[in-house]
Amino acid sequence: MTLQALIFDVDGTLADTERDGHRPAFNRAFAEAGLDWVWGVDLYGELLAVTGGKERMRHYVERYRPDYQKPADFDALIARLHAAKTRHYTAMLERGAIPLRSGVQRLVGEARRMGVRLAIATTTTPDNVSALLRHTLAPDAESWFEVIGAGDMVPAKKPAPDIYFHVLERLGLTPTQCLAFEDSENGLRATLAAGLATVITVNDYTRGHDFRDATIVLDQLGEPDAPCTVLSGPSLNGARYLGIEQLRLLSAQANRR
Ligand code: XBP
Ligand code: MG
Repeated sequence: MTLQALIFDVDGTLADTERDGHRPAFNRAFAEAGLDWVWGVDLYGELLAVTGGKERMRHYVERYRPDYQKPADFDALIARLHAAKTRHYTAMLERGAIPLRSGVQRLVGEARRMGVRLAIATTTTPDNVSALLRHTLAPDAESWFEVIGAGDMVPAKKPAPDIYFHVLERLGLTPTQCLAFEDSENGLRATLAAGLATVITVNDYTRGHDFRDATIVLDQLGEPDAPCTVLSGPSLNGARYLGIEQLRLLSAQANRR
């Protein structure tokens, strides 16, 4: 089956959003609510094992704050905190605080020119995706992605494959006609469970994750003047960055396995 669509994860893949984006937005929401919850860089790295901001806050209280007395309306508090955090995070994106990772804008443009379809499969909240795309690509960039699968659209978040099944169904494609792009072990477990060949681009939080069974692991998608490095997987035969041609080859190789 020839490559028909690219399915992108968002956080850590399209942009390096977690340490200097989501994390400070959570901390601002906690401070505003008068809570003494402060998520430092290292602690946040541990908390990222749980996908979904609301789920991550619950995990933090359960696992790290046995001292915290949950109020009767704890569910409502979590919802309020998450709404406040999303306001802070989208405001950061609107200020242009978080750029796209190397090679993302180039590859998206190449895919559009060559008729390769685009989709998104992310755990983050839809508002966050919309703000990121509008402020890093173009005001109408959301329309470039035929399907934007995000957040609570599915019952189970990554590492469950639900969001990828949702996107494949809406695209009307089989896994062998697509390539997924992820940055984390949770993301790869979701894509593999959905039967998707997967390109991994690592970041500071995920460099040490288990990426066995990924199609290829790179430091970045790369640019002509900022070549990528293959950390594991097939050689790019001298190519300095991942373009549609390289992706077609990777997809064909993965389908022959
Ligand atoms: C990353 C996540 C999200 C973000 C926070 O999603 O797990 O929960 O950390 O965003 P992905 P929310 O890598 O799948 O893009 O607070 O909106 O969940
Ligand atoms: Mg991610």
